[in-house]
Amino acid sequence: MKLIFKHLKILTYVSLPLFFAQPNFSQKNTTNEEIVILSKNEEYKIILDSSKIDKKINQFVEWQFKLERMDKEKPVVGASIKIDGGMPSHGHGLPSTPKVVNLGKGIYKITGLKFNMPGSWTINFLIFIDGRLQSLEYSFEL
Ligand SMILES: [Cu+2]
Repeated sequence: MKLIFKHLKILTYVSLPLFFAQPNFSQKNTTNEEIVILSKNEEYKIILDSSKIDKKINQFVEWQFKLERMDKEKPVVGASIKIDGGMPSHGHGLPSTPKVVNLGKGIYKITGLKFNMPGSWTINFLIFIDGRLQSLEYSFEL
């Protein structure tokens, strides 16, 4: 009898935090989406995690992405990357000059990125690796 009572007590303590944590878990599952972009020669790919690409308008945002070689599915560690882009339909570029920070293990972070109006945006990933330029393009609606 004593044992059963003890177990019940533990259950109520444990179930309470789980109950509060649950909405967060389900929210994460629905918003997490992988976006894969291929280079024109299909040698490289960029993997964007939708939860790590902030698209808020009129403020500086950060994006995180992973760079991989297509053939070996291997992360590309030492790439020199520049970010370009804009709104082709409006004929203007990005309103800021983003920088790319190498986080290691093929993961890179874009800082200083800004979108100053709604519409169709394009982000160009210019990747210098093994003496060649690889261009990857990602377009989206804001
Ligand atoms: Cu515009």
